[in-house]
Amino acid sequence: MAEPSETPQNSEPKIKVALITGITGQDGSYLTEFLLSKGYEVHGLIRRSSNFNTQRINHIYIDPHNANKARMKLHYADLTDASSLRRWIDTIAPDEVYNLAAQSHVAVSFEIPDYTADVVATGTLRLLEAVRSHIAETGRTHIKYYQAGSSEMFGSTPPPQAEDTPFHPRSPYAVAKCAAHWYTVNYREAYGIFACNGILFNHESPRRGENFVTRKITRAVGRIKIGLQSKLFLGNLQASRDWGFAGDYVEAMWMMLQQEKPDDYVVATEESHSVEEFLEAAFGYVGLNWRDHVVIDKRYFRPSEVDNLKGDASKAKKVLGWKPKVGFQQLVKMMVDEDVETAKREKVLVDAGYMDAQQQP
Ligand code: NDP
Ligand code: GDR
Repeated sequence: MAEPSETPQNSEPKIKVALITGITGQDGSYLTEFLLSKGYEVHGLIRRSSNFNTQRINHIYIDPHNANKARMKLHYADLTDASSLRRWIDTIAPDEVYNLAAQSHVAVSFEIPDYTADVVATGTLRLLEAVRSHIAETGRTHIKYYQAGSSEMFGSTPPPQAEDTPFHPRSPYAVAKCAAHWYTVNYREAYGIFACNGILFNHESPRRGENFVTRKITRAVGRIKIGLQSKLFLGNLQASRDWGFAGDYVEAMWMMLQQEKPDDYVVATEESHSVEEFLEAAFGYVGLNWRDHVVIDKRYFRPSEVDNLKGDASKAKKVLGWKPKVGFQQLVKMMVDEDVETAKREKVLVDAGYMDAQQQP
């Protein structure tokens, strides 16, 4: 008979547990897929809405009654509700917390500034506080925290923007993200929490919300190509953004939490394109001229605009070994291809009388 050993040969490595706020969003869905592929158990906090809001993660959802297979679990919570955050941190006891939840639309933040600040800034504080008190009471000091920071924090500071570039936010959303950034730095310095800020530049995908400019354009391209729409109403075409692919960016989030020490990182492609260039690429790809379809509508201009964002991601490249895999043209094609297919499916519904063609996305 073998001697008893302190570390049994057949002991299973402990499964890592991640908690994601904003799991139903664009990034939440890609991050969940990525973490599941790494063997994590993923818990997502979702907020209550009158309609189901889990479209982006339905394809990876397994009914929890199938306990052996369901490695993604969803729980109701809200960043405006401190008690729910504390309860789930304590119950789930995660190894990694990814705070992706936000009222993330810049233009909308001018319409609902108070709510935006509550979710984006104070919501972050509530979550950090839940993590801090959980650690204080359980001694689980290894817990790691990721904060979804934004290039919008740089605002009007000219490019290239790196970690040490001063912030000059230009919207209630961006101001709130600056507060969230500094709350995260403060909890790292004050309590020694392993907390990182990812300062991510714009990242897009076929799962991007339909009222962000890239997806608004590619949805329209699909519908115009298939004959469901003829006009596209847009605001400022001169603004430039550093657009990458969301699937690449969620890997950088995870990489930050695998380092020895917590730190802040810019994540960007280091290439900038104007909205007009995006239009050229998207319409041009399917043989259309955007000038035949785009109409400028003043309602989409913002009270204060961010003109030019272009990141300097040298630190992420050097320290994390991260680099983007999908370039600008490939991203545009990926989004247009997907949205042409979406429009074809819509056309079937329109032709069968189940949908009104005038229904703008
Ligand atoms: P989305 O807008 O697609 O997703 C936001 C998520 O937050 C959704 O799951 C949403 O839930 C959830 N949410 C909103 N309000 C609350 C609330 N009060 N309580 C709990 N959950 C809430 O954003 P992205 O996935 O694009 O972005 C993820 C994060 O990264 C955000 O914090 C965003 O600000 C930030 N960011 C994004 C960048 C980008 O280019 N995509 C760049 C830099 C930063 P629901 O589905 O119910 O609406
Ligand atoms: P942004 O993304 O504000 O950079 O924030 P968005 O796609 O909304 O705007 C990009 C630029 O396009 C101009 N624009 C329009 N924008 C929208 N939404 N709709 C229009 O019709 C339109 N016409 C022109 C805008 O003025 C702007 O200059 C995104 C969000 O994901 C944030 O949460 C994130 O923090 C930043 O990216 C980095």
